[in-house]
Amino acid sequence: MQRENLRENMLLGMGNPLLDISATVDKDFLTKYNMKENNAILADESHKNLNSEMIEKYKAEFIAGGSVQNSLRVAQWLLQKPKVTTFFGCVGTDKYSQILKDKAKADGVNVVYQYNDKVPTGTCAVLITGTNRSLCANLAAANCFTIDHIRDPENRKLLESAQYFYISGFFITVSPQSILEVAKHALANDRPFIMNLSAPFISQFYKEPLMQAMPYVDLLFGNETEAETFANEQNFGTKDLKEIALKICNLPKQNENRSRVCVITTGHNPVILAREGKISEFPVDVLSKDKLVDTNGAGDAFAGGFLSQYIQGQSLDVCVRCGIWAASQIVQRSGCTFSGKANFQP
Ligand code: 26A
Repeated sequence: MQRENLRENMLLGMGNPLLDISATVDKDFLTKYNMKENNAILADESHKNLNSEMIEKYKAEFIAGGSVQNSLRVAQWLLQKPKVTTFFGCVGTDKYSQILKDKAKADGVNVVYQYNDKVPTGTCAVLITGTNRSLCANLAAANCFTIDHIRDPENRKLLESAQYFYISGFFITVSPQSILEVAKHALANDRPFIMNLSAPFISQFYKEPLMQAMPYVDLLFGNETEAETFANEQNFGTKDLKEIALKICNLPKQNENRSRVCVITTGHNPVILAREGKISEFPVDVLSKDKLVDTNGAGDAFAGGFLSQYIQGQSLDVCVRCGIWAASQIVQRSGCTFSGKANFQP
């Protein structure tokens, strides 16, 4: 790998730092809380006892989570050079934020949280059924992120020196204003601005802010259900994932120096890469059932693996292969976790 050109703070990520409360549950428990396999939702009143039930009844484990923070941790694992990535997000001043920070720091992420002393750190209930996961996020402090954080002079320096920007679709529920500010900064400096569709509900219920950000997006990640929902909401008139990916590339775009790239993961089916009117497909090694633990964090790991190569100027093919490699490691463990040295061979 060409590691020479890596430097600190190249990739700036922004998202919701969440502590995952993860357990294997029965399907009735999912139904009880009106949750669906492989979906991700925001908690409402009906979920107020969910976390405590997860802990007491199902002996849940606590794992560092939050989609973007997961991706940056995975990228750091592959990069093997500390602080190439920086993370912005909001947490409370409690034990949970300390756990999250310690984990992300240990993995090499330059963690720059905004702190809110009135609201607790966000959590995400992760309900595992078989190898599927269903997520219910209680954003709490993560939802209190304000644009002041990126306007703070010290943090502004980080923003200005970053060369790549990665923000989840999830963050649209929190601070679309911050997303646009970063997007415009990326455009003005001709630097790649990268987003993720994150979950079907983003395309459905946050359509307007999502489509406000879209013209700035140079690279977009998503999985099959997210892409289908997006296509449906945008009246693309097709359910064909390749056509959808090409249509996403062709949506209006601000920075004409770069054509948009769209990457769609489809579980164990091939990854679809759309660029410049062309589609490439990349097979995934299908793991045997006994090796699969859970798919929590698989999409985040894919994005992290991809980005670790992208910021080194590797070809998109290498980026996708690294994404696939990283995701295959993470699904063999509980949550978005890894150990030892990453031995991806480009
Ligand atoms: C706004 N929402 C719903 C969310 C999330 C989220 N991260 C940010 N915002 N809902 C779930 N996650 C995280 O996704 C990871 C798995 O892909 C969980 O914390 C989990 O670690």
